[in-house]
Amino acid sequence: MTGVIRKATVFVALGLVAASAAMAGIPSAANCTVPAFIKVVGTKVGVPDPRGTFSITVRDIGNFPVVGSNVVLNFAACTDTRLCSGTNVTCAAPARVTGITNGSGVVTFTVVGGGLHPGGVFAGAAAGCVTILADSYVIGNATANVYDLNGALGGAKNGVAVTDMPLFLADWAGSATYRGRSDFNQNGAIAITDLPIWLQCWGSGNSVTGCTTTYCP
Ligand SMILES: [Ca+2]
Ligand SMILES: [Ca+2]
Repeated sequence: MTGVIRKATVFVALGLVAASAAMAGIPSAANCTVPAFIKVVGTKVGVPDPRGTFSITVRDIGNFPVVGSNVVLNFAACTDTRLCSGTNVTCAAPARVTGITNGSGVVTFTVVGGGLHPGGVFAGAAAGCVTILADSYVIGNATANVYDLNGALGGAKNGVAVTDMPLFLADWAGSATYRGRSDFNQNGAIAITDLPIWLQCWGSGNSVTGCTTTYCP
């Protein structure tokens, strides 16, 4: 290697180091851990259903955790779903849930909400309606499963009950069109094999009360 080439190589290497230093702390989608599906659940005695609990890890280009990152779950495209208002929920558009990563770059969520399913053929979100951002950088998309399919219609419909089951069956009947809300076994299709997963949620009673505040409009 000649001296000139050696110096050029050193400069390029230094340039890469400087570039990665400048990117340190900036979320890198490739290195973040995000769920492919989010289970939107209800509550029981004011406690969100643990079935819906999940974590996101934010890392930068050097694969280091990003501490104090502002993580947003943007539900604006989940047109068949409404969030339950709460301390980490913003109802104003875009409807979203927010959290801050801890010292390990991890933030944990349980999303409480319900669907608007009136029965029969009901349009709704397909795959990936939830956009996940960290410090305003998109780090992934997730499909929303909605156990309380009609909860956001309010009244006696609030909460996971046997009366939600026919709504799943309607989505199954219309399964030629994929609706993420009813893909409870998270395999990219609506089939009878999704029903046992929904039954587990109903049977547990942990989503029986639905939203205890008010659903976002
Ligand atoms: Ca319901
Ligand atoms: Ca499925």
